Amino acid sequence: QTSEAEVVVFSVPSYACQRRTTLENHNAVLTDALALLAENAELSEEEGRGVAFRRAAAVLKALPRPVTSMTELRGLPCLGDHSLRVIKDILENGASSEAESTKQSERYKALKVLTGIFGVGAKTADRWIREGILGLQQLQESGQTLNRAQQAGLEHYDDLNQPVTKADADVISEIVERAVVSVLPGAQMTLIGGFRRGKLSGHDVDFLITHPEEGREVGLMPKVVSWLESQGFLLYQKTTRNSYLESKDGPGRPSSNMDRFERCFSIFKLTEKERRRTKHPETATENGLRTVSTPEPDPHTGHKLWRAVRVDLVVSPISQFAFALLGWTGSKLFERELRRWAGHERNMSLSSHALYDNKQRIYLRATSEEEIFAHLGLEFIPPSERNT
Ligand code: DCP
Ligand code: MG
Repeated sequence: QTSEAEVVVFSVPSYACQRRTTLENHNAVLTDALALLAENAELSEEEGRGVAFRRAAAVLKALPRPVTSMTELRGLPCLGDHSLRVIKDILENGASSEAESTKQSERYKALKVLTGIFGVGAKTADRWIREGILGLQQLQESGQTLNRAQQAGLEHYDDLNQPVTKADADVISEIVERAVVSVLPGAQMTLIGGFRRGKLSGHDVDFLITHPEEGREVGLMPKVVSWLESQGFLLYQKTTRNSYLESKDGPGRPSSNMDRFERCFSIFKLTEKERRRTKHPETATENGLRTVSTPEPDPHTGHKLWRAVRVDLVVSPISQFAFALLGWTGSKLFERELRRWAGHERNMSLSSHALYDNKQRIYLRATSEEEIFAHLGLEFIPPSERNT
């Protein structure tokens, strides 16, 4: 038994954006259980509970080694009674009975299956479940009206529920790069989201596109989308304008409407041909360097020669680029914590477009992520350490 004086107390700042959280997680058993309960809360539209579990999990992810006893948790922030009960259960019994029973529950399983359809959120899934629809077969037999996104989501269900590898993200990067420079030479594209944080797999691939000359990015998205469509890369796309611009273009300020499309949710068709076309990076082996190539699929076995991949494109004017980059790199909790820090600790409003100082009543400019952290009075945390 460790005596009280010997207990090493972990010290963790309370906002996730004040911490360095790499992909190395020493407490995965604990954080997996908390993440499952967070997900269940989010799917049940209990956002507050979801955030509480996410924050608790994030604190455990930031610890330098596995937690072995409850006493080690003393003084740590963000660990509420409920999360502590879950942790205690796992430390004492090897598993969380609440997480296990949630995972087995018909409602959770149905919510997972239904929200696994692209275009289906918690609200829709809940409505369907109340109508007795618990699975894909039942959904198809129900005659429910599905929107275009949901139809595509159902059609490509298996592919879209298969993690996207970094290798496939790289292949798609090359394709998007080709599209962007073809339609507007000088335009620039950056990989954002989880892959920018160094993750080796993800649920989609996210890109931010801009042009170094302010205003040249206007009208870029429809052109990029047309190029991709003409090359047969898109199975689905929906391009939307941004609410930020809509609010600026009030009644008195007619916008260049059609051109202000900023976001595209798409489903890519990634072919074996494209996968092989892209040079694979050389991988180190014991013997030195070796080039790895994708194996040729056998055309006679009948399996399809492409997969569907969710791809999100965002276009930003260069003046907002640093804010968009920071806002779209994630993780989602890291973003939420940045905004909470800005509001509660600095009386500022942070978005993916700008940083506003409510006290001075001015927008604070920035051309890099580093400058935004500095404005916020935070130590710079690189993308690979935003894996909260
Ligand atoms: N984002 C956000 N709030 C949202 C949606 C997105 O802050 N409602 C930001 C943070 C995310 C980034 O955009 O990191 C990309 O969103 P994803 O859902 O693609 O998240 P990730 O890329 O981090 O994870 P995954 O690997 O599942 O794609
Ligand atoms: Mg992503």
